[in-house]
Amino acid sequence: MNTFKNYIGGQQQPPAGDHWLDVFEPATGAAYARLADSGEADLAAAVAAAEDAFPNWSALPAAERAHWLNRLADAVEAQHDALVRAESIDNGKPLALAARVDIPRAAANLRFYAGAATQFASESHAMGLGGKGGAINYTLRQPHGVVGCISPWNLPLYLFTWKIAPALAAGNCVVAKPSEVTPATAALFGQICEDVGLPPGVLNIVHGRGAGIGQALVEHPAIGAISFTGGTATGANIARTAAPMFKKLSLELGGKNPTLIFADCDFDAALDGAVKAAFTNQGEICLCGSRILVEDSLYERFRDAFVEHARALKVGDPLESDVDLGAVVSEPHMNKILAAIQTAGEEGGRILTGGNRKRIDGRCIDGWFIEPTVIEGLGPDCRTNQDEIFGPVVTLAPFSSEDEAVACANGVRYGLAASVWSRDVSRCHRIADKLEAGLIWINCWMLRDLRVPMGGMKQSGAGREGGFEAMRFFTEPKNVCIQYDR
Ligand code: TXE
Repeated sequence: MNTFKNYIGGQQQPPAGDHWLDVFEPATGAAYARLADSGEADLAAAVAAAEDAFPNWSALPAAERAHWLNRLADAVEAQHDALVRAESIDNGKPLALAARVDIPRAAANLRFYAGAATQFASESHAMGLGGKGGAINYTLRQPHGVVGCISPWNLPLYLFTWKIAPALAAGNCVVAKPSEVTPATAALFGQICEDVGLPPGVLNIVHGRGAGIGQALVEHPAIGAISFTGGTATGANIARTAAPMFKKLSLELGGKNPTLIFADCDFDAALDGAVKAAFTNQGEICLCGSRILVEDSLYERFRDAFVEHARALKVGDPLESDVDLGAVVSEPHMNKILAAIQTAGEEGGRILTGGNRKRIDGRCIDGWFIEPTVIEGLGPDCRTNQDEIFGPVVTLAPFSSEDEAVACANGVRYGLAASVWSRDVSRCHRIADKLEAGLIWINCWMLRDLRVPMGGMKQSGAGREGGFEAMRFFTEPKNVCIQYDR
């Protein structure tokens, strides 16, 4: 059985208390590894290692920090196949998806922030003082010191690197806690750091339960900033804990994203985009489009084609090359999704396809698979259309006007993402202006430029990641004002 240890002070270390958790393969339902269940002693060691490393790391020229990030990216690329397989086994996602998206994107994150380290600039503002000379304000942007990065299970290495890379680029040392549900690729990344000789203590990875080591990390007084991606309830708990300590917080939380289809869209492109937005990664992406709203004149044609496409998706062993959907991440999560489908039925929803756990013959017979599920006949205010399900479950509903579509799209407590499909350019701009979402895609979905701010409005989070936003988050601005010619 594999053993995933902590990476502290440049070395793989077992948990001080010798407590371990089981790690499961979603496709088989069987435990395949054991994971360090860390406690306060492990956290103390990680924080001490990070504090020791900070003076040298923060004093390095930015180009040298960039060099380390690029070396890590090289190593991720060199171990592409092993990481892809580990991510697929650990998470249940199709191997092909991990190969196409997750692992290349992890390397891209590291490279992007290697570049950002050398391109990050601070501001200068000249002031006139009305004939009494002037003043120059310049802003120093200094790293916080030791920061915490807490990442979720849906895109394990992709989101782990998305957090640690800007933190390190900006000169911080990091204590990172990956999800205990999918720790494999972060554990391999710890080994990569050791192999490339990253200076000890610059990055520390502590594994374990959210309520245990995760909560302790949020409470630790030496950790000045926390970047978190995960569920909205967990984000609220982290905010409650960290706010009285005045920690800097970046929270990227859930979504209940609309896909708006207008009658004048490019039908095939919209259909393909809506199917991908609904079911990629088994619907376990915060940016997935789970509420599909279709202009009434197109509704029946679109619905029938969408259902046909959903039925044609292959659900199966994620390690096989031709599957579209693998397993959902855990048994409790599978049960949560199935309960949400049952609620949809009780609310009067008609299940057009799917709705059940799927049994896959062979090695995956006990795996946690769910059929792609399409539901219609539900109003916008029911639980199915309000709560994040985070699985392969979508609702379809018609709308009769642009105003109705926008009101429905905005009528949830989340505001993370939306996609709009129409050939009318003016309409697209008008709707983008009105939608309450941090990311809006027009005639596309999930097209990401790493320079743009990423994050949500309303209960989808606080703060933004991406580009220089993350560099700004991971630095403390200090203004210096110099007056001359008084
Ligand atoms: O995530 P958690 P869960 C949504 C999705 C899902 C729901 C719950 O709807 O069904 O959230 O998922 C750590 N202090 N998303 O419960 O618990 C935890 O160990 C510090 C959206 O599995 O939020 C893990 O590392 N840390 C999402 C991380 O937080 C704590 C991605 C996320 O886990 C902690 C995943 C605590 N008290 C789920 N409790 C997205 N936005 O992409 C837990 N953690």
